Amino acid sequence: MGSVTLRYFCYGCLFTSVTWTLLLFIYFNLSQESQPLKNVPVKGGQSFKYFPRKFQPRFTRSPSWLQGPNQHWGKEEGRKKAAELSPEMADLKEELDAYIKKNLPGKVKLVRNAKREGLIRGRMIGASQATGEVLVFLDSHCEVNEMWLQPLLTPIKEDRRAVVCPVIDIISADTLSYSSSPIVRGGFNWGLHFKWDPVPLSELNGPEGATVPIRSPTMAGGLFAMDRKYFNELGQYDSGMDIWGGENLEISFRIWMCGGRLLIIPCSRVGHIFRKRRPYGSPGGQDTMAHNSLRLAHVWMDEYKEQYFALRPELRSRNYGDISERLAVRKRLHCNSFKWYLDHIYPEMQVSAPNAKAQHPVFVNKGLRRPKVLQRGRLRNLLTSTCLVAQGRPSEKAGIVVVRECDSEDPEQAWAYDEEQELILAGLLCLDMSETRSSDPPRLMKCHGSGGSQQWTLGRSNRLYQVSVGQCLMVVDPLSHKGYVAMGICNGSKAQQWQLED
Ligand SMILES: [Mn+2]
Repeated sequence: MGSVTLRYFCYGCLFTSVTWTLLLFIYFNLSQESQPLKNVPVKGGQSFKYFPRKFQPRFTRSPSWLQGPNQHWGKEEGRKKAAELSPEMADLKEELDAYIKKNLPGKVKLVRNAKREGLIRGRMIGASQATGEVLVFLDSHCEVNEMWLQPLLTPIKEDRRAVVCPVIDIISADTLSYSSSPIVRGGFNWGLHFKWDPVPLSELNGPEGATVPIRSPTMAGGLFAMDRKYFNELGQYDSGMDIWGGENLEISFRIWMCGGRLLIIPCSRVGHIFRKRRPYGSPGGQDTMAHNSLRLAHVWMDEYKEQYFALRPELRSRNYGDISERLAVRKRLHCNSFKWYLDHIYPEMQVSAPNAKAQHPVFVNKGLRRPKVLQRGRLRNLLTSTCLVAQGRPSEKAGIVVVRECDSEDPEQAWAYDEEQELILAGLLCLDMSETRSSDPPRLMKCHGSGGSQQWTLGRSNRLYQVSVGQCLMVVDPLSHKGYVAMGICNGSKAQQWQLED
């Protein structure tokens, strides 16, 4: 009798072990997908997760499980090779030659580089081959709208030192649908990332209303036009910059500081795919954005480069190559100081002196009194009718936020919006968007009281605009129960609309 009990006991153990093994196996397989995606779409709107794999970018630096098992390069090395020689790029070889010959004979001149130069030297090479009076630069993933060119050329005709950008409309990376953009202008943050800013009313209040060119402190970079000779006089681009990043701020500072003007032309519209991530890397995986930003900081930003180093102290001693040619450009053109640029062109930029905290009366007051709360309630998304909460505990520092079913009784769903424009969850931490890692989702951080990364504007058309990165908070995938949110280009869609309500 005893041996029968023992046998059933052993069967029981075995059965339980197998069940647990199976459950754990399933759990680990599924939970890989539920990790907060660093690669989640940031720009451009909707999520890619419920679109078929074939529409996803095929060569990225995302984790291998995103790539799918059927790729002909599954492994690290294969993928690296694929970035250089992908099937998409095959279209750009003989097929492109044949296409141009057949469809655009005599109109389009194709110039090929012998080696990879990156977009900055690529554009310089293109410009050196051009013969027209005006250069128009457009990213490859653009489609022009009707009557886009005439309004773009007019200001250049009037003033050859006007550099002009069209309004960049949004082409969805998932569906290729076209939607118009609101009128915004270019800015930047001290992480030296470009951002979109609202246009000050003073720029829009002229007799011609919203059709007149708008002065923009910076350009996004991919779409602009300028007089060809002026491009050369102004020093083209910094050929010491590699692959991608920073060149748009460099040319923007240079235009304004050296006697030009940078304008956005509301009557010229060009569609652009805001890709979810850059579909290519850099040789050896170097951070070309940091290299390029360092160069521009050292050439153009005078003492204000300290603002950048305060955010990126590890770059202080990083080598950035020889900048003497660029310093000579600045000298030759008798350019203004960076302080002049901030005072006259971008007075909205907040400058914090590194040692201002002790002396500045505002900061002294802050220690004594908490900013006044203007509004309290749950933060409900109008598309999904779900509420913004902490993914874990609201007290967990650096935790991400997600949307979940609203519960008016739950104190962990209670947000406060105060006069410093901070959003504080459950009276504990502030919603924060890093200036240096703008592709990360927003997180809950200790309130620092100095605006920037924790400054949100709630208002017009229910959008929740982040001042530091110039983007709007949105629900990534309205159909998913995971409830991820991310920052995206403000487009007025319902996924970007929020209400703070009791
Ligand atoms: Mn682009």
